[in-house]
Amino acid sequence: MQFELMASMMCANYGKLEKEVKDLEEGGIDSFHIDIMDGRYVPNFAMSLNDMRYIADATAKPLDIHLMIEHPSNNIGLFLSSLRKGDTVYIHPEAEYHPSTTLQAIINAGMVPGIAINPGTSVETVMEMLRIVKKVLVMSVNPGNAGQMYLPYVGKKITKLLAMKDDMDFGLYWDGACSADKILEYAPKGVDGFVLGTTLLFGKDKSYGETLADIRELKF
Ligand code: S6P
Ligand code: MG
Repeated sequence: MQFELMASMMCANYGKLEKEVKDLEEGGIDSFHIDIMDGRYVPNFAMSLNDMRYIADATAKPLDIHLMIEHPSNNIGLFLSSLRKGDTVYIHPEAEYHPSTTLQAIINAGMVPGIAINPGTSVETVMEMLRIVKKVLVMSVNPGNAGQMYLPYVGKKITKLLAMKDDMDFGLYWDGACSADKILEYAPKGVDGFVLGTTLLFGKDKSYGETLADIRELKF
């Protein structure tokens, strides 16, 4: 079964961040998910521009930048100029007056454009942007914090997006409270990747390599 596994780096140990990056790489992670927050769009400050740059320098793996900031167009150049072509940048459409303009800036810079869809945001609201983006990040928890409970009502929206993704040509990614049973259920249905945080990857007794191998060996 083909699916990507992304490490949610806001859950990493910052006292040994370089080792965390190397251990995740050696353990077989596909990409690094970077949660950028401004304390306004979401009630938290997780990672920021310099954290992202540090991880970009520490790895050759792709980065997955999840911007939880108001009006990302104001500062998008700072992020784009620090990334490599092919890295992904997700914006939250609600946080922007003209999200399609910001998505176009991401495309023009050679990055993969994405939107993140909050639990309370319906597919219909973001329909036009689904035609522009290459990736859709479905939030299965409210944005802002790791370690939250899965919100079961999001399941219906994921089913709806799964039915649209091939025609509209986007990949579908899961962010929030991702457990092995969610991967078992949704990878076969076509979810292309999963962001792993405290639920499955960080703060466990197993090494990252063991956890990632266990996920890859799940019996679908
Ligand atoms: C939440 C953020 C996510 C979390 C991730 C943590 O605002 O976008 O990327 O870091 O959900 O995973 P978990 O398993 O602790 O919910
Ligand atoms: Mg995220």
